[in-house]
Amino acid sequence: MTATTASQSMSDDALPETFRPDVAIVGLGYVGLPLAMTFADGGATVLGVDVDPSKPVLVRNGTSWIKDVPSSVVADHVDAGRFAATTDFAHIARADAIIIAVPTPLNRNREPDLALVETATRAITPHLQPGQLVVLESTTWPGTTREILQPILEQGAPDGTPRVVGVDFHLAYSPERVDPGNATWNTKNTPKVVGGITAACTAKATAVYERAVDTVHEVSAPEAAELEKLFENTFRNVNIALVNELAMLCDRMDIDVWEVINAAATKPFGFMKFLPGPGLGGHCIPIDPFYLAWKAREFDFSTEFIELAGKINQNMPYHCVRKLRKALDAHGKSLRGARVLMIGVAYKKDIIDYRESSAIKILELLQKRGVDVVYHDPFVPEIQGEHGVEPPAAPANVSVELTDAELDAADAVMVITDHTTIDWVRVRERASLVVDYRNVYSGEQRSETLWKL
Ligand code: SAJ
Repeated sequence: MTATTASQSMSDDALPETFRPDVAIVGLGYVGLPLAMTFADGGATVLGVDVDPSKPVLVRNGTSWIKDVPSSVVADHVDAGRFAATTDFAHIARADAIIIAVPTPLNRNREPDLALVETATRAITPHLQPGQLVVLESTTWPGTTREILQPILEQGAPDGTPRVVGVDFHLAYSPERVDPGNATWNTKNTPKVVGGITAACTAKATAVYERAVDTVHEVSAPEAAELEKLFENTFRNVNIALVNELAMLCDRMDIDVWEVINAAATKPFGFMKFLPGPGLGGHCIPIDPFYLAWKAREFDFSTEFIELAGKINQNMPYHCVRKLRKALDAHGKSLRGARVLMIGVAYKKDIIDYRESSAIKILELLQKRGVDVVYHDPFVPEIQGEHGVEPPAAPANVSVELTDAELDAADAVMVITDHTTIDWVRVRERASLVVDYRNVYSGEQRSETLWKL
């Protein structure tokens, strides 16, 4: 029986009366859908709730929209009656637990934007039932669960009856740790940190997550769980900034930074390898530390490391352009009027996501300097104006084919994203000058025709 027949009679938002979910997951994105499947794999019945009306239809048709989740998994759970989706928040009343996994971006002033979290919480509160658990998974500043969600949920009963957290309902925070495309670590086997407003909240959240994940690590309060997630990603951000600064120093000293880092990485203890690159992309690493910096200011505390790392990482696109200028200059060519082919705009290899990708900034800088730049990225056919991305001017807004003609015509080829699907040997053979910002040519020394970050 296909997914369609299993629920053919349901309208977009109706659910069978018999459908009694253990867990409702609000937000079916790169966190929510894998989480829903992980709970369903564990035998739980799951209701997905999303404001996007296409999601319930895709679910009913047994179709996944997240690369890490096969459609067959969605279809199997729908057919088995373990998964359904809706846009109608009233249905969350049927669930024992409600997990919120919606985006928490920065606004135009690079300040935390919790609008989607607040909207979801306000949509939940009129349907909250006695004894239900609410968990926030979205990355946010320490105090969000207590200061933002708790009041909305305590004061949201339709008849105005005040609710008491830990008594009438439970509330906890558990940071998402989804790494899209990671073949080793997934929602099930990545330890889950949980912190409740009260001990009873923590215990309730632990009992729910133990149905899906292998390991639950309890902390004493949501603030500890909120902060540990920001610390995880700030640690990464600061260390990437450190190697980016090292790359700029090595450029000045004419030392191969990749050789230095690989040598340092031979130390079997007390060292962790990070790599320089064109800058920090994605919706986590460049964003999360600024949630922490913003909250720290409330305590008259300046997070120096975060600010410094931000400056260094934001400088990398400019450093990449300077490196290209030096390479062209060594061939008697100037930036202005040069034909440049950029390979890769996604923020890291083998993914389609280009949010906060430095490649977009580099394209903008090159066009401003009169460079005739185009890009090729098999994962990004077009750079569209979404998630706050300002697309570059044509022709640099759509991916060109990686033809011999394109490679021959380029005065320089920039390696910006090290997609494993690219034939890098062919690129190296055909291009007259390669500037490698990702060390895809790790086995080759720098030369007149191969420049490195
Ligand atoms: N980057 C470097 N040098 C490095 C590592 C990364 O320049 O040594 C750049 C990447 O090119 C990319 C950006 O940093 O532009 C972010 O890369 P990332 O590998 O951190 O990947 P993300 O953004 O997908 O981060 C996610 C995060 N997961 C969660 O927040 C749950 C992060 O905590 C993980 O550590 C990371 O995946 C991971 O390890 O893959």
